[in-house]
Amino acid sequence: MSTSYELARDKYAAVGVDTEQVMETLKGIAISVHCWQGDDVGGFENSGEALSGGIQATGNYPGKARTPDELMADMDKAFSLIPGKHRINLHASYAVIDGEAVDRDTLEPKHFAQWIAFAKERGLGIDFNPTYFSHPMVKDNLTLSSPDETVRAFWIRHGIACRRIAGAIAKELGSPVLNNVWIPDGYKDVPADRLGPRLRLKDSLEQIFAEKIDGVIDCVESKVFGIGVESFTVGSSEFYLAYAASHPGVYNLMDSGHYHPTEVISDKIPAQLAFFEKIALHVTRPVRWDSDHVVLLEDEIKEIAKEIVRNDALDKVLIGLDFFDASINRVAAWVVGTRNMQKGLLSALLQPWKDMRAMQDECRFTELMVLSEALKMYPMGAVWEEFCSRMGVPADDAWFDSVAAYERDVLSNR
Ligand code: RNT
Ligand code: ZN
Repeated sequence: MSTSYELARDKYAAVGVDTEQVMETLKGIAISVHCWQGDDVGGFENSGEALSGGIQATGNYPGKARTPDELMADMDKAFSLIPGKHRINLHASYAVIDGEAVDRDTLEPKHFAQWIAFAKERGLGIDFNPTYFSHPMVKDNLTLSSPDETVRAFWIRHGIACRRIAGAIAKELGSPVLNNVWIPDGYKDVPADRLGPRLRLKDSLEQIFAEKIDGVIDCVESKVFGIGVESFTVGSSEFYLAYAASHPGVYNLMDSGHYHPTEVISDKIPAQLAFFEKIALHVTRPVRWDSDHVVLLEDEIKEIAKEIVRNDALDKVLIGLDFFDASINRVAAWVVGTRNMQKGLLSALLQPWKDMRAMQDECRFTELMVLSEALKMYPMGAVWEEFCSRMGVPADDAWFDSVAAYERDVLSNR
């Protein structure tokens, strides 16, 4: 135990925060780490299809993973530098199909056997996503809302196949799998009909969710716009929020990059906790648009963490990450983004919320402001370093050398 930690522990104890308990809680928070940061959302289909769906991974940093083995090795490297046990978030396009003639609508659990083995060996959970982009059956930027019944039926079959895969993974791991539906559907220019596409999407979802599958946490992810679909998004926030509210067992997933630029998801968390048993998140950093930059320790990350922690919602809010920066070392991107999410949670855990809530309820707003501002200068860094050391991972100023060595020895040979 370092002296700086002991000083921090005493300082926090004086305001009623038990740093030992805080570290114990932080240790138990599993973050769903997205596989797609490792290869710029490429997947393993080798279909030659470019990334589509209005999302973009920009940059050309050397060393991206090209095979399941490379991606898994890179994730291992990242996990070795992130404190705690986490989850891996997969997309259907990361199926390991080994040259078999299988399309997205005929995928089966066996195509994820390698991932299941990977997760099992390491004691990690898995989350899953059907992939409704980067595929020739995405016609005119439409999938589940397409007026072309052949297109719509193909993607409904994909949705059903993915829920079955998620269920099979849950069974194998003995732990629930979040299955998240995000579609890129929308129009570049002003549509003539905004309701028709939504009614078709609603019907598609009814078909996809019809089967009851144990162990699957169904989620729907809304968006405001994407590149090439600037004028209209079928799966908007109101659409999916209303869908989830009217369909028990289907939950709303909020991606922090999917709202208007001045809109934040932190305030939406408590609003929805009043109604939903579960909420899912894609934590990302939008820069001017849904740019999916690596998560930094910024105010909104801390606000999101506060809403989860002080509302006792650590079991209700499922935290996933969603960024893909191709301009920097991809292993470092995972390490920085995941550790920052954890630091946000740590900063929220290190605040005496019971007392602060009492100050609010008793209209002691001056005291609340003074305490909140004082806490910003408290020695959180010493607690973080102690946490990293107890979890057997390097501190912030000590992990990058090993990523640089990995880049030199492994990534640069690809
Ligand atoms: C796109 C959505 C979606 C994807 C991933 C790859 O804007 O955020 O979640 O980023 O599924
Ligand atoms: Zn997302």
